[in-house]
Amino acid sequence: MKTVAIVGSQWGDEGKGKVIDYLATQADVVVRGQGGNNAGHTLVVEGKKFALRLIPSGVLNPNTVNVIGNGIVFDPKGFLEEIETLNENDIDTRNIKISDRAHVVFPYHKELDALAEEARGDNKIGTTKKGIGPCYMDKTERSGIRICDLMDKDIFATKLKSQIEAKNKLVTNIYGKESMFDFETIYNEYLGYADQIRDCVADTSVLVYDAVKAGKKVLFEGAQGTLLDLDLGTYPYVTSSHPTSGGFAVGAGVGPNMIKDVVGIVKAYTTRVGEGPFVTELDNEVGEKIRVQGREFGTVTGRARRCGWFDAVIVKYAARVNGLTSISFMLLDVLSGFNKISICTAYKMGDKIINDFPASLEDLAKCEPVYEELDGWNEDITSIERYEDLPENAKKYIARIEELVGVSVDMVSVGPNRAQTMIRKN
Ligand code: 2SA
Ligand code: MG
Repeated sequence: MKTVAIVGSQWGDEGKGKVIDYLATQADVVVRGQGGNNAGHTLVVEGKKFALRLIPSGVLNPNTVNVIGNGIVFDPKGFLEEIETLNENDIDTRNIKISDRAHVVFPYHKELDALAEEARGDNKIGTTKKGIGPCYMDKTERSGIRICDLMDKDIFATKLKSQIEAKNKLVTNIYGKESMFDFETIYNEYLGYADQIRDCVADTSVLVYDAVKAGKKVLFEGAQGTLLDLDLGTYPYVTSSHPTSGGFAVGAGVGPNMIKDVVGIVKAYTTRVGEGPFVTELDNEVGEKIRVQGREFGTVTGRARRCGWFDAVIVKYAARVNGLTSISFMLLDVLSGFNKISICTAYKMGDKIINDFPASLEDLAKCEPVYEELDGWNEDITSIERYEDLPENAKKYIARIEELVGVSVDMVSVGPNRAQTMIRKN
């Protein structure tokens, strides 16, 4: 491993955590460049579980530097809560660096996230209500408050005052509410946070650049997935950042050629949480079987994930827009016990065959999957250690996917434990 990016290649929840945990233990630097605490990732140490949202996954390794890059929307309250939990468990958190260019999430962002969702009614996006969208809106509107502003109490006061005024107008004029944000309260709360994070603040672009130049192992840790990308995902049912490899470069403050390998994390079937069209969705007993065998229920809400067959149109698209150099194929064990397994090789819209993932959701909603059926396997594969020992039909399934997507599957996972991992190439 030199510099590697880990990208979710479907709608998130592909099992990135397992690959990231493994690589994070060897990494000199782990950097996150997009999203905020809308990501969720559980680390297990000595039987104890830690839920990380904002903090990069290398935090358990005392020798790894963990970078929260300029592309992140940073919620100091959430961050300090994570720090507290880790410290209570004797985990050293001094190895975290926060970019002075990252944008800060404020209480008004969370409130506006909730109000906007409510106003959308039946068209709601199903956001995590962490204020992610509204914070990125301020950033693109060029009125956002960054970490470097927060570090200077006078600059911070001026910028916050103007934001509070604007947001109070917004809730009154658009949502018909009383002014709800108080400058003094938020200012004092955030000055407190500023003091607590001051030692972590740095120009992280320099740090990442120097690490790559020095030949260190740098892991670009992705959250969410390609189809949740603001530009490339199923807009508007997307998040407001770029969970694709290009986004990691911008969000870490380095050029794209600093990322050598781009590993796509791909689930052996497809799932989606939230709203929006899903071509291979199985709203029947097959989908239910995948859901139960794959334990496809949200970790936080327990909400059942929508399940369907593998969609090669999506993964081929992810390969293109991320420049995937290899695939880690996750949750193959979930497909044991099906007589027949289908792969969606293209879409059919009316009498037109579509090979490239379409932009229009209205078109996508009209698409029917074109399936190719393969024979399944019945063996329990969870304790198989060598790729060669997988059932023939499982290997045929993978080979066909490699052919359709045009990227090699270098790693196959057949269970949550580290031992349940087959490496085909390095
Ligand atoms: P938001 O809150 O503005 O980002 O929500 C917009 C949409 O993006 C979806 N979203 C997600 N969907 C799946 N997984 C997410 N996070 C993962 C988790 C972390 C991961 O397990 O929590 O896989 O890295 C995530 N975050 C946002 C959300 O449902 C909305 O549809
Ligand atoms: Mg998840």
